[in-house]
Formats: sequence, C-alpha cells, structure tokens
Amino acid sequence: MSTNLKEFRIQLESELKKCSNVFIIGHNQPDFDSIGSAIGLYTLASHFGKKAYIIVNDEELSIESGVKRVIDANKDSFRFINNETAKSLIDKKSILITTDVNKHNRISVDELLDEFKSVIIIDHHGEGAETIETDKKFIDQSISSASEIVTRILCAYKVKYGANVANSLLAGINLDTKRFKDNTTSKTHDVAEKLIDKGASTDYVNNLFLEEFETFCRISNLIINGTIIKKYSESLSPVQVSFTLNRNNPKEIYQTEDYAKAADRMMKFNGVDASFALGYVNEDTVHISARGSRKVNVGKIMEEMHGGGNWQSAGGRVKSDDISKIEEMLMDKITIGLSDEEPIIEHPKVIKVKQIRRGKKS
Ligand SMILES: [Mn+2]
Repeated sequence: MSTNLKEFRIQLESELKKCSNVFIIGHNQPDFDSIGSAIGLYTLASHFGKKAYIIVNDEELSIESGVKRVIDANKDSFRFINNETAKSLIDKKSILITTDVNKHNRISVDELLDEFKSVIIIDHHGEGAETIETDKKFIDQSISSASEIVTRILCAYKVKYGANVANSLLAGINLDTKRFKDNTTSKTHDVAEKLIDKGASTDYVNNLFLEEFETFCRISNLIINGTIIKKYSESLSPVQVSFTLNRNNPKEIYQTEDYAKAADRMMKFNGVDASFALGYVNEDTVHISARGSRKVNVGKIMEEMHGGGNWQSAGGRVKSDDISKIEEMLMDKITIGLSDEEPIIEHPKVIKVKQIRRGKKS
C-alpha cells in the first residue's frame, strides 16, 4: 500500500499503461464525490490513451437529483454503463479503480472483482473488515475527498480537461467539505483554484446543491407525520431524542439521502439532542441515519445496532421487515450513548457504516 501520493501515482501510471481498458466505480447510490472523482479518473485514463467506463448500477430513480444532473452534463463525452454491460466488456487485461469507496459491500461489482487483472482503490474513508484486498491503493483520511485526490493527480500529469470535468470535481470537494467549512487544508483550496482556472463555476456548483422542492416536501411530510420526541433523563436539562419514520405507511421506500436529510433537519430544533430517521431502502432492509450532539454519542448507539459512525454522525442498516421492532430496539439502546463527559469531536467525515448482511450503501 502506498501512503505517498507520488509513489501511488507512479504505480497507477504503470497500471494504466499496461491495461487494455479501465473500469471506474464509486459507491452505490453515488454522491457528488464518487461521481466527480470517477469522471476525473476517466479523464486520466483517456490521457494515457485508454478506453474507460464508469459503472453506475443504481436504478435511475434512486440517484440523487443533483448527481443525476452531473451525469447528464457529462454523458455525451463519458461512457456510463451498468454491471451487465461491464460484464460483457471486461477482458483479461481490464483493471478496476474504486473511488470514494474501499469496501466490498458498497460496490455493485463485488461479484466481478476476480475478473479484473488488478483492482486499485482511491479513497478517503477508513478501512475495515470489508475492505477489498489489494496492494494497489491510496487511502488518506486527511484529504477532504476522493475528488481532491484525483484533482491532485490530474494536476501532477498536467492533464487537459474542460469545464464539465472541473465542475464535477469541484462539486465532489464541495460536498465533502460542506462547502469548504470542514476538512480543508491549503491544498484543498489550491486544487479548487486550479479547477476554477479550468473553467469550473462556483455558481453552477452551488446550484447543484439546491434542494428540489419535491425533496423538501417529501422530507417535511416524513418529519411532520412521523416524528416523536422522547425524553431520556429527568435532570434539569433532559436529553431529548427524536425518532422519525413514516408511521402512516411504514413500508414506503425512501432514498438514503432522505433519511440523512431528515435526521439533519431535526437537529435544527431547539432541545433536540439527537435524531434518528428510519425507513426502508428495499423491502427487507431498514436504514437508520443518526445525528448526535454534545449530550448523545450516536456512534456508540449505532455500533450497538451493528452500524457505526462517530459522535455526531452515524448510520447503519438492518435486515428486517419489522421496522417498529427496530425502532423499539433503538429506543432501548439510547442510554448507551448518553454521556456527561465532553465528547472528543472526531473528524466528521469518517463515517463507518457496517451492514449486517450484504446490501446497498450506508
Ligand atoms: Mn467522499
């Protein structure tokens, strides 16, 4: 494994030169970072004269609207394919690059891994038991995003690219730095400047982050009709935890993003010390998005639910077709996360999400 980007870059270059073609994949339900960095890597592969493909195997409807716009803006110049097409195109010298992801259970091509001559990981998330085994990887949790890593590589090779690629990469960095509020270093700003030089528009990128009115309504309805707040201690300042799920129609399937947004939104209310949003992502998998505060360590609670994360942000998935039971289990475990101690605020981007069984994304 390479910890030095220059060393890794040389390794990557030699793999790109040796291979027949390059398949690039981000995590399931791609976000701006995984799609932006994938577009950047495609550009790098083309720079080395190699045919590339970006694998997105998610149902079109399950892809977040902003991400969909990035794909649409690039689909005439980049090959986006699904697993099935990928299967038919892989040959003996094909390689796979996973970007913004390093775990088996978060990529759609897991069962195809053996068919690639080599698998290369580029990521900024921590490793775990599910991490794909390969000696060709660059994982650095101190770098803001996979898009930042890829932009640095593109800069090192002086690769030429246009505004669409630059916008896609900038959107990735924007997402994972919460628009340059978190996780940035001088290098992050440096690469952002370079992307702007290449034609990226901050207006265009900011616009991608605007919420669709439809999404706003869907999440508002979920919160208004499905939220209960429970008190967890009887001290002078009681700990209050909110639980959101669609109580009228518990079987309704939402996007993972929606649960995250609902949990985020509940934290904006006075007196809410932690929030959980639960719901199905498919007929027998319940997703939980959790947000915590100084008083409640949601990472600890979610670990008990076979998920993971840190103090302020956590999540996980449980195979079950009985969401009420999952909510009850969760409610019983809240006390585990209550604390009088001051939290050690962890790096907010490191969100470990473990699944009980193989499924889709966090
Ligand atoms: Mn990322």
